[in-house]
Amino acid sequence: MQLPGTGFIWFNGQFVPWADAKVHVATHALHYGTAIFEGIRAYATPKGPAIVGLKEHVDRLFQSCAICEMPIKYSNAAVTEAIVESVRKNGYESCYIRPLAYRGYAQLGVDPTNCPVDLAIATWPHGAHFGDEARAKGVKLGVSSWRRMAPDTHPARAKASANYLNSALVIGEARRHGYDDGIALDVDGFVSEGSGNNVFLVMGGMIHTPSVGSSILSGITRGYVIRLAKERGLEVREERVPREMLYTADEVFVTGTAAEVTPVASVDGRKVGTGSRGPVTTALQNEYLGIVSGKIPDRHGWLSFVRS
Ligand code: PPE
Repeated sequence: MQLPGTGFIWFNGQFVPWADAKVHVATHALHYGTAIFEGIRAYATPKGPAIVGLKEHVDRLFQSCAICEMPIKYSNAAVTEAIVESVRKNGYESCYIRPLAYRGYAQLGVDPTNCPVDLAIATWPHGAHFGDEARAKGVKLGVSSWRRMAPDTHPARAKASANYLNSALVIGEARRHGYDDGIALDVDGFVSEGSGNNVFLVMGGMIHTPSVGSSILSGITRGYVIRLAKERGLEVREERVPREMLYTADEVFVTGTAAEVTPVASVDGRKVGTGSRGPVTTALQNEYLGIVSGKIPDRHGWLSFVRS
């Protein structure tokens, strides 16, 4: 994601110019990975920018912080308002929004208790994550040699920065091997998730996706897509997914705030289905993108409008 270098960042309760939102190198989170973040999007709609899943994202930020014992000093309502105000103040019609809570500057040593939990909210323009072509043609994925963290190591349900060292290794290896992204297996060898997205398979008209027991981040887009699929009468199974199902699925797609609904063209160099975007993926992608862009009525209340 390309950073703009301009605009304003909400930083511990105040808007500061992009260039001034700096931290000291002795910040606890930089040394020990003690940070939590969110990734949210606002889309341009005929009624102005709309933030997708605002409540769910703010709730997950607080849940992640609770899991990681990082109390945020602002209320849920104050953080929600700060996010809305960030989009408003920067004047973007569509953008990516990145709240970041982290253990700040006070003391170094693993025990974080005496370091403040600081909060910043940055926003920047962001288009199709894997590129415009990938929305139609799909991405190439490879199963990673790096596993997702075991459930008794890192809390995968927390969107914790420390978990993204694993993600960085997964995507780094994948890119080196010529793939767009990697798929990590869980500690038992079942499919877990991509470096920054959840994985879905379509087989015989049924949808399969790894359950929360496979060390996934419980994606908000994942929840939305499961709902859209069920509304279409499709059966959705959240259960363990053996790796080999990736090679026999009719369709595979990934979901995420950044990834939206992106078809998967191949896994480990093996073509998925016909190798082009399948009908179920196309229908769910069109519906998701239609709702977030205000072209299809928001019947689930997913959008929060920034301008009243
Ligand atoms: N798994 C992981 C590991 C993950 O990072 C994300 C989001 C998801 C699943 C999907 O979650 P959701 O966005 O709630 O549907 N990854 C964010 C960061 C990606 C990036 O920085 O690149 C995102 O999509 O914004």
